[in-house]
Amino acid sequence: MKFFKAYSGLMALLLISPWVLAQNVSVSNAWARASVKGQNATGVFMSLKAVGPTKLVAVSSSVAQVSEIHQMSMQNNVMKMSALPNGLALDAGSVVDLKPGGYHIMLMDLKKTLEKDSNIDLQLTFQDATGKKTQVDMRVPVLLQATEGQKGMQGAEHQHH
Ligand SMILES: [Cu+2]
Repeated sequence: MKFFKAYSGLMALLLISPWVLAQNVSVSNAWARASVKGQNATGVFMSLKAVGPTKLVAVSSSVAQVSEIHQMSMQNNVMKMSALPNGLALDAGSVVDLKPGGYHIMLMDLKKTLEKDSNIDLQLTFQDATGKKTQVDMRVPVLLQATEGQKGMQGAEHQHH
């Protein structure tokens, strides 16, 4: 399958260079959690580093009807998740981790099961301080859980398969 090979090559490239550079945001260690048959929603996680003040304002993927930027918070001693209506603000120079239990991208009304070791498309829309929007198209690997490198950010080099 030529199509698949092309994607494999692209994935290898993405994995070798840990940061995917958008206009002024770097994205690294992105992964989507595999889903099981019948599961309606899953999460996507990554690290974001902005050069200047930026907001992640929208997300989408062809595998989900609805994609939202979520936060987890304690409400009456229960962890609840909710959409961030104004997006996720990124301060210049600091890394914001989207990770299980924290900020995450929620893919809802999944159109298919996300199989481990496959990958999905993901579009991120960032808005800078002047209001200018930039869209980043990514391929994100589907995993059962974060790899060690992705948990700790100690380099993505050992993600090779
Ligand atoms: Cu969520």
